Amino acid sequence: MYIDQLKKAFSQAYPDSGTPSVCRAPGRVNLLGEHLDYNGLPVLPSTIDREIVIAFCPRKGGIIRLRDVDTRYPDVEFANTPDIPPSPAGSWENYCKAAVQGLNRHCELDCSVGMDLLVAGTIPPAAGLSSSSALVVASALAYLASAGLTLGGNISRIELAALLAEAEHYVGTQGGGMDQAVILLGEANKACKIDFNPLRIETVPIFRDYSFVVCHSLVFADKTGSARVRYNEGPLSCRLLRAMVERQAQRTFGDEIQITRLADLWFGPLCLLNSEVEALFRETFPRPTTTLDDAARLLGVSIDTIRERWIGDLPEPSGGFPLQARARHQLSEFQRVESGRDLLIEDDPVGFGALMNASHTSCATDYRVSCPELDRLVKTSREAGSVGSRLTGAGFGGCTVNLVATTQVPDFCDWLKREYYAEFSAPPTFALTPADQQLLVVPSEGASHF
Ligand code: NG1
Repeated sequence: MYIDQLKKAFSQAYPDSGTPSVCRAPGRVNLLGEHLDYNGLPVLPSTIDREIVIAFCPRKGGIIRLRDVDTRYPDVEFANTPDIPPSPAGSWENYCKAAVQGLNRHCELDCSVGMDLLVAGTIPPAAGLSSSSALVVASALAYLASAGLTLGGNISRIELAALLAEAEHYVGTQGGGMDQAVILLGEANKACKIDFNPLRIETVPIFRDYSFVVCHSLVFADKTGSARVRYNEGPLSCRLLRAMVERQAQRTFGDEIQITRLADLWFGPLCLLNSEVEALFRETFPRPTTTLDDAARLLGVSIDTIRERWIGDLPEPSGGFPLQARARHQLSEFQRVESGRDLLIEDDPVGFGALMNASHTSCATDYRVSCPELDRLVKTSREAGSVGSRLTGAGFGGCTVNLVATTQVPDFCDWLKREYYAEFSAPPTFALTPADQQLLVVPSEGASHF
């Protein structure tokens, strides 16, 4: 019904276009493993039963016309060229442009393909549920089909996920590859343990008698807007962190050692144990904060070189970068992902919930990506009966994910309505319906074209 309506709306929006096809891409919720993917460390998300759908039809002449059924997103038209100029940061069409440019480059397409697109969706935006990557993936599927290419035939899901992770950097965020991978490779009723370099996915069952409930903090965390700078602090400071750890590892194990991604400590030439990584972090970051002078001394390069090679114009916080705590989060969160995968397989929700609680503490105190509202929502959710609650996604607002006995979900939601939602309200521009504030999410099939 929803798809039929979308097709009808497409024909009204583009009366000069042909009969549309449709593709869909689900959102995702990250269960464990926050801010690890851009360091190549494994993560544990699942798809959700909220999605972006696009009705589309190819057109000749390399013009791409983009509309959303929600008129808050303005109609846009752009030319398909080898270097598509990005619109100002925060513009929604940049996600579509990112997909088209990424595929043009990867598949060596000649840019003559155009398309008409009408987008609709059920993923609350700026919530940490990856509406942005779902739009990138759905745009990519539409463009592949418009160019006469098939998923599975011309390009594999794994290959597309890896290329779109890079392609999405076009919008200005330096994210890792978690979202695109789970959106393309997720399965119904399964969580995904994702490893990187090379990208691989293991699907694992979710709990039999417990459900994941996603709750919105009602704080708007727009990662292409104000939250972008704060998000990018993670990947940028981790570049410096990696370089310093590499230098320390060279001192300890020999100059030939290369640590291209932080994950190489475990999976690269050294194959270190967690206790050895911990010791290396202790040697590299003996104090809570690291100034640029400290970093320059260890690395044997100038501050200008540090900026040029790793951190760009990332401002130095007074007292230095909190690299010791950032490193601690990487190590502890990595261990939680590994254990969490086992606990899913063993159907141990209480053990998994304890990991979720520990993950939130680490995100809040070591990685500093929480906010007072998220902390309050997490605390209230535990009082309301969840066995595990944590922020999900980039943080700074957006949603929490909570593990709740399925029979207790209605009581849990009522409790939060009384104890959280009665007090907080969404900004009016946000247009978040009460039904979007608390979602019992069920993993759905990965993205498809039908
Ligand atoms: P959100 O903000 O939930 O879409 C972002 C990044 C992920 C990952 C998480 C933090 C993008 C597209 N997504 O997710 O890669 O780094 O933050 O774990 O940048």
